[in-house]
Amino acid sequence: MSIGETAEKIKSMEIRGAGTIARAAAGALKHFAENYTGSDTDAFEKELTEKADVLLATRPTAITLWNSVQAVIRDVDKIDDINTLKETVTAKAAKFIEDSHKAVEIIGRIGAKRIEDGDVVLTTCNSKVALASIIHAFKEGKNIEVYATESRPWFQGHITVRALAKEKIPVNLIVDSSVRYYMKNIDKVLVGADTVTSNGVVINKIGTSQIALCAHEARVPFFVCAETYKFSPRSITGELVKIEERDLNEVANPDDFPGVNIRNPVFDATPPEYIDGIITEVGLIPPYAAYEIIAHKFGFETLMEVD
Ligand code: RUB
Repeated sequence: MSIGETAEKIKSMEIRGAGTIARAAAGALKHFAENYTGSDTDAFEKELTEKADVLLATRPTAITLWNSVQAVIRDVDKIDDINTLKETVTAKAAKFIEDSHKAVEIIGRIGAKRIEDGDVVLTTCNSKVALASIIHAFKEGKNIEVYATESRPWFQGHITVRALAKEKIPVNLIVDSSVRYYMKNIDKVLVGADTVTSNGVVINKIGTSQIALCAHEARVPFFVCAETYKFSPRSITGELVKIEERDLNEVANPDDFPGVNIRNPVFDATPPEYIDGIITEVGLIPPYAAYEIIAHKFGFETLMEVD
C-alpha cells in the first residue's frame, strides 16, 4: 500500500492498534522503495524522509510508529548506490514486519503461561498481543472466561469480543464504567500498550489506568503485553508522551450540548506501581526494567543521537 493510502487509513482508524500501525508504516516505506524509479540517492533519501514524516504525522501517541520508521530509515544516508539503497530499505522494512509478527507469537506463548486453568481474565480495547496470550492459553486447553470492556468512543472492545467468540472462548462484553463492579470476579488483567517509557509508565487506551487502579485495590495481577518496539527511546531524552485528543464528534454531537466542552483524549498513563509485569518477546520484566530494555535494544550510541 502507498504512503498516502496508509497514512489516510491510520488517521481514519481503519488501520489501528500500535503494532498494526507500526507494521503498516514499515510496509508503506517498503512499497515506496520497491517502486522508486529515480537514480539519484540524495533525491531518494530526501523523498524517503518526507514520506516518513507523512506517516509520523498521522497519530502522535504510539512510539511504535516512530520506532518502525526509524528501524527502516536509520543509516540510509551512509549508502551511495541507488540499488543498494532501495534493497536495504526494502530488507529493513521486511525484517521489522517479520520480527514484529514473531514478537506477537512469542508474547502469546509467554503470556499464556500466566493464565491458569479456571482464570477469569479482563482486557480492554483491542490488543493483538493481549489477545494472542488469551487465545494461546485457551488453545492449551485451559478453561478460561474473559471480560472485555467496550472502550468508548470507538468500541474497539467489539472487535475483541468477536475475535474471542470466534475462538469459542466464553466472553462478556461490559461497559467501561463497570470494571470496579466486576473486579471481584477477575483473576488476571491483560492489556496492550502503545508506548512504554523509560521509567516504566505504560500508555494505553483511555481507561487502562482506571482498570489498573481497580486491579491494584482488589490485589488482582495486572499484566501488560508489549513488544520491545513499544518501548520509547525518546522518553530517555525526557520527552513526554503526547496523548492524542481526537475529534469531539466521536463522543457526542456538540449541537446537542450548547455551551458544553466535549473532551476526547484517547490514551492514558498507568504508573509502574500498578503493573505486576510487562510481557515482552524477550521475557516477562518488571516495569522498572524498561530502561534496560530500551538501552539494550537501541544501544547507547543510537540513544545519544535521539533528539
Ligand atoms: C489501540 C490500543 C491498544 C494498543 C495495543 O488504540 O490502545 O491497546 O495499541 O494494541 P487505537 P496491539 O484503537 O486507538 O489505535 O497489541 O494490537 O499493538
